[in-house]
Amino acid sequence: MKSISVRLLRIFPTIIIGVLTAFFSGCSLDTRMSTFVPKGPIAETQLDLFMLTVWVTGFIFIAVGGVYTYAIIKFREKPNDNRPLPTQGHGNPLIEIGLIGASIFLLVVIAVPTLQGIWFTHDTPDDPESRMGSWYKGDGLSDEEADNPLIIKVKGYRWWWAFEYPQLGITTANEMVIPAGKVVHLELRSVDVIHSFWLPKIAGKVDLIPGRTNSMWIQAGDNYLNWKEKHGHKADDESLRSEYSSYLEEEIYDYYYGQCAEYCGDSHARMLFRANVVNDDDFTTWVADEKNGHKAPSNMNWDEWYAAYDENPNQLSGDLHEGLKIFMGRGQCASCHQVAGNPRALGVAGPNLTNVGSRMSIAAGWLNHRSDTNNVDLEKQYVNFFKWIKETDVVKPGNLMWRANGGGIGELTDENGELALLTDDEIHKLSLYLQSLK
Ligand code: HEC
Ligand SMILES: [Cu+2]
Repeated sequence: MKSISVRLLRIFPTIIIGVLTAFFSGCSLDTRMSTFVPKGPIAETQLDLFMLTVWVTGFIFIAVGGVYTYAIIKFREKPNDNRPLPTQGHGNPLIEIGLIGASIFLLVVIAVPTLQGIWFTHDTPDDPESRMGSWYKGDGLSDEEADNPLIIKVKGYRWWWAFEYPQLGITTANEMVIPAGKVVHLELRSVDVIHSFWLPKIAGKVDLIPGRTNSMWIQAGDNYLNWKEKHGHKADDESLRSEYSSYLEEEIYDYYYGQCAEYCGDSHARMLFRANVVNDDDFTTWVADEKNGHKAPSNMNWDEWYAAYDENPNQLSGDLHEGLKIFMGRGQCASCHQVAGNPRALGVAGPNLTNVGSRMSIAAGWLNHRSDTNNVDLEKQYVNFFKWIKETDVVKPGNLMWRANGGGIGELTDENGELALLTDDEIHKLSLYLQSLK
């Protein structure tokens, strides 16, 4: 009997190690929201600080645990142990002062870089290469703004994000676009409850608090000077510039995943966002697209379209026109959503839908339609729009589109005031119309 239990005892550690290995093999450090693969100076500083803390606390763990284990083994009772109890002491001043000193020393080792990190992440640096004037190629930028970095006002809503670019006069939702290698200054505010902005590979986390503006800065990838310094390059020649460009291309241009990191209600877990990090030219093109907004279907200008719509909507036929008619009328979508260009779609209770057809996700990142080649998967996109409009309450429980105070598409009524939800055919046309917004 005894030998079996002894044998079991011996293989026990092997079993534990086997189970743990199997368990942790599911973990990877390189996931899309990993803080272990930093893609910018802030995330790097935060990772360094984290690792320093891990080493210091690891050292304490091993030192204290080692002494403890030693004492347990050395002084445990043995069979027929006749040793007397050791002398009972009341502390040893040298050891106590030594331990206090060591603790203070270790705290200082952690505190100094922590404070440095706090200052570093708090103050937006004035980086000449990041000034709007030196890289933004579009027009509409005032001279004053040319000296500033790109500013984005991030607003948290239950359960989505608005990103306003005040210098450029555009607003988008849930998918922010930023240029690689440039400092971007963020101003964070909340419209309702506390949210928290967290873009793990680039920076985190700063709270969005009602009645207060917090700020932070982010930068996806190093700027040229830092990159050069890191790689020990001194001379400045053309080949170095192109090496820097390929660094940005290979390591930095990407679609980054973010998440609200402060519990904010029913659909908090589904309050995601994306940061699309692109090159300067793509950024400029994107801004121009956002500014231009959209024309009415069949390339009609809006005056013509509304003249026809007001006079007799039946003259406007075809799926896209039908979709837009529902968007403006029966679906009440325009009362909560804005679409640049369309002079009557001015709602602000929901995300701005300008170019929503080019975004690779909707419902604050919860419904994805990004293809493997970083494009919109049109089939999936259609399914997602359809699903979202048909059952937003299922996709995101409690969301304010389905049933906002006194409205929302869960309470659409017909002429007689009877509940009349959108039909599948109406949703189909709306989905097609939304897909055309690109
Ligand atoms: C009562 C205001 C309201 C009405 C009416 C409304 N929406 Fe929304 N809509 C919202 C809100 C709020 C969200 C954000 C929901 C979330 O993600 O939590 C949203 C999200 C969306 C999104 C996803 C956008 C994104 O970037 O994630 C689409 C698409 C959309 N609505 C389309 C429509 C259509 C089509 C209609 C008309 C049938 C409509 N909405 C009517 C408030 C409204
Ligand atoms: Cu939130």
